[in-house]
Amino acid sequence: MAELVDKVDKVEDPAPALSKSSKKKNKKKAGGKEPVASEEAGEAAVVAEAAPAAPAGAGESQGSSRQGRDEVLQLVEQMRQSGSGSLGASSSTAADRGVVGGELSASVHKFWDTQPVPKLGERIDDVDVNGVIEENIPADKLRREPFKMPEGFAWSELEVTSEAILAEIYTLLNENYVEDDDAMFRFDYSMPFLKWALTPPNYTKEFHLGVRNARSGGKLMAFITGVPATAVVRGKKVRVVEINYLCVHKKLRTKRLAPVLIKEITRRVNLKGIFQAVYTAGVVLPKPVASCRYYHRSLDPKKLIEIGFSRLMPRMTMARTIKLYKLPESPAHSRLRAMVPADVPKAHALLAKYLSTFALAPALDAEEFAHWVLPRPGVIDAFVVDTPDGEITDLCSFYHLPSTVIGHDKHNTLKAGYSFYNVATSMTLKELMRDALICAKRVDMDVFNALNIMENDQFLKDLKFGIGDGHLQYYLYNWKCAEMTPADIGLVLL
Ligand code: MYA
Repeated sequence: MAELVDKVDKVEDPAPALSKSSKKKNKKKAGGKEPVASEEAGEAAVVAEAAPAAPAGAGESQGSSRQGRDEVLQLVEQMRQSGSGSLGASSSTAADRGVVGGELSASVHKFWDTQPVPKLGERIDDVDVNGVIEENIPADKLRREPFKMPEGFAWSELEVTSEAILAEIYTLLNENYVEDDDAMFRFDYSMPFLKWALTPPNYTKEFHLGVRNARSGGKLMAFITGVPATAVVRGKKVRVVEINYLCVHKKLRTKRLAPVLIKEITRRVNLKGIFQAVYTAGVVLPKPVASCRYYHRSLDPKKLIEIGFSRLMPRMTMARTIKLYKLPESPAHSRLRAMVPADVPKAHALLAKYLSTFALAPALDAEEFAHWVLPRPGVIDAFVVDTPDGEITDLCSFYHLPSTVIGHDKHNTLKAGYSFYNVATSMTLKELMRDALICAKRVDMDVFNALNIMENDQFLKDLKFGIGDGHLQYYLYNWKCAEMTPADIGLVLL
């Protein structure tokens, strides 16, 4: 996912523009009035049934020091559940757990500790470690029946080609998906965007998984998705699903529904013969393969300041700030143009070669490349530079992901372009990305966001990007390999 880790902390530039400071908040209180008591009981049953067999000895007392530690862990868990103290629920909890370190932090993840992922305290430096954690489960041993839902709730496979279903997904996410820590902005993935994100070649309807509430007329209350892909991890091709859009309605939060969603999608994916996954999240879970940062380039600094995304720096006037971020009307490179279907073979080859240089990247075939990179109005923009004899030398692209500006009088939407896949061979990456900024401004983006992945460090500072206030963690499921730096990452998830 494109984590909403917005708000510019600082522009590493002569005239820094700081955002309002971001205090961690408990965003995950279930504030709902919906009947949930029986759901909780049901969910406990679901979890007990769903958890894989505990390793021998797990859960048994191993002496008094272990007991003492268990009490501490219980207390930590209670504090987490109640959202109190410095270990308040939500993303701050996970991050805090991350810094507790070693065994303790690894032990408090009731769900994640049961999953084939490295423990948080586990350091993996050896680049020769690169393989599965659990072997594939033989087909005849796979669970055939779906995990049990709490009473009144039911699984629902969502047909994303139906506009009516897409509208339901849109509404769930628009009202309940990722917010920043201060609840000022919430992702507002458009319906055409969601359709694009969920229907790449060979997508599987069974991986677009919803939970409906029978008591409220079948209302969509939770969601998780997977799309099939091939990842290359340190030279090894791995069939994976990209997991995204995990969302539980605000009224059903902290009831352990998320683990059930994850287990059910894992079951469905396993049934299709896939045992690995890749995903990103703002929270720290066991265990990131890489920890990346978002950077933000103001395109409409006045609006960004008005909505509290960034703020006017001391000694900077609005006029000077606007001037600082001003861009030319047109790209510097006259041969930069929108990508068209006829460009696919050459642009695909250009990107495939470039991506092969990263430790974690997608292996896209031409059809997948066409799906992901060809322009779609309001969803994805892609540009190429060609030579007079028809060679494609450069490619840049960004996707459109607006956010709702929560409770603002004047502005409802923050229009953000997110850097996607870029390759520069006839110019520097900085020159190419400067043109990408101009193109983003031309389609009315307010801000251009980029992770510090791939070779993006080459341009972030010079093009006046400011660092955001959060991290985006990259994860592999059921795969163990040495940690990666942001510059090792050649994969962008939406
Ligand atoms: S990342 C985007 C996630 N979505 C949001 O942030 C939207 C707003 N938040 C919500 O909707 C809820 O707060 C969510 C949690 C749904 C996130 N990834 O049900 P709970 C663990 C994985 O009581 P809730 C994206 O979409 C948490 O550590 N796990 O909590 C990629 C705890 O486990 P443990 C997460 O707040 C998703 C448990 O859930 C996340 O009501 C990749 C608590 O459950 C998170 N982002 O709901 C999913 N947040 O006790 C994994 C919390 O162990 C895919 N948790 O710490 C794995 C691969 C599966 C396929 C494998 C195939 C082979």
